[in-house]
Amino acid sequence: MTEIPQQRLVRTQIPGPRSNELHQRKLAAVASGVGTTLPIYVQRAGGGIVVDVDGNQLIDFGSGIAVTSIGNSAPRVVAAVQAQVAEFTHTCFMVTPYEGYVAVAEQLNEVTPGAHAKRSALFNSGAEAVENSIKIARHYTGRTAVVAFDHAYHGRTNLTMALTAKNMPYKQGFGPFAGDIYRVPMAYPYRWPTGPDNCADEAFELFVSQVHAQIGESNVAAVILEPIQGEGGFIVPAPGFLAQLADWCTANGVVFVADEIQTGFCRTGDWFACEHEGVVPDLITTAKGIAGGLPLAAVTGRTEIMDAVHGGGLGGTYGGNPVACAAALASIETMRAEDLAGAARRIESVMKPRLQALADKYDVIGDVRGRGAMLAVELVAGSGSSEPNAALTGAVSAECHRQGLITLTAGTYGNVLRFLPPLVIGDDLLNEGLDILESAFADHA
Ligand code: PLZ
Repeated sequence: MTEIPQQRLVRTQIPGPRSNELHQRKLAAVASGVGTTLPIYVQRAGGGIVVDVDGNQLIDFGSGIAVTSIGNSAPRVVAAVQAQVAEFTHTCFMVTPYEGYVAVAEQLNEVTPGAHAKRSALFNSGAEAVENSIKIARHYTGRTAVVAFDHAYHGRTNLTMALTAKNMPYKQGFGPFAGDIYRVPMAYPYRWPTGPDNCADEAFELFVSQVHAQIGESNVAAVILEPIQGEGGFIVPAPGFLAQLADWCTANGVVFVADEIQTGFCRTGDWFACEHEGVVPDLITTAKGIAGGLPLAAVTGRTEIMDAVHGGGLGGTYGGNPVACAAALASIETMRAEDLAGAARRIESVMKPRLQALADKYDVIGDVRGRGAMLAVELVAGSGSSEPNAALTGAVSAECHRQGLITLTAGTYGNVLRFLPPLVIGDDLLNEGLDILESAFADHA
């Protein structure tokens, strides 16, 4: 295949006629509960560009929700997948195993935070990894309660819906939810009532007192937290909050689970977001960026916790599929060879100052936050009011789409524009995307 020119090209209205035709077929064939952010139908994608069926070339600030960090159809992944798919496609690792699964586990044990002995287990989706982290933590501790946070997102299966904070669209009408799950406030600096400086300590005090009063420390199996919250709005916890939680967990025999499904694999400028805070989780869940777009997920953690589970207690038909494992090995190799953590830091150094300048110009931008190539702006009413502004968020995002820039929104209040470019995107496309964003603010703010 020829390489995709790294250029934006808008040939038709977006979406164009062929996309519209396909979208009519989608509406007639696909369950309407499966939503669409931007109904352009994709033909090819690579680097920082997505090509649609009308020949439009859009700049990608979404990476399929933080998945194609190494770029779509990255050369090493294409080669590894093609080779593996011609050898064998599936045997089920629990029936007759193969090297790729073991090699991925070895890599995960090496790249995740902490020098302690680790083990990994592989699954298909992020939600499945989260479910298994809770199974393992409960089994190890012999306890059942799980603590999650405001604005958390952990998936759409029954147990992970219970962990996810936001009702619409994730939970509405889908209950009853799994039991013994408790929610506590998140250290959300921008919206902390007494200001960001007090946020970490006060949020930690609330955590301690609520767990004590409502659950009892000795009943808690796990505390689960995204080190930067993803769907909840790219909320970076106040500095020190993560470390306080991790220490509390250690002191109380509780398993600290870091859900790094969105933040992992170089996205935030390091292999994992916990590293910025010097925190070593007991268990870590990964997915998304792990395998360059193929479905794979994992739980990695302390050997004594992972190995507490009886033989046969963990698994699934497809977990650690050989093709997905080949893709993961090629992805991790790409991250090392191309220093994609460094690339994420470069992206931050280009984007953050420009987002900050935009915030200085428009008072409807209440907050600029994030790390590496996981950045966001939170939109508010302005003129001193921090009232969430979902309408403007939608309008700016739609304008970006019309101009050929793929943007995503997020946030409990739907008022966060988030940016997740592939880590291999060039500075030209990055700046062009930011130009489009600026013009969208000029038109709508
Ligand atoms: N944990 C931190 O970000 C997936 C969800 C998109 P799955 N986030 C994107 C949507 O609307 O469904 C995610 C995450 C964190 C868990 C998950 C779940 O991962 O692979 O989607 O199951």
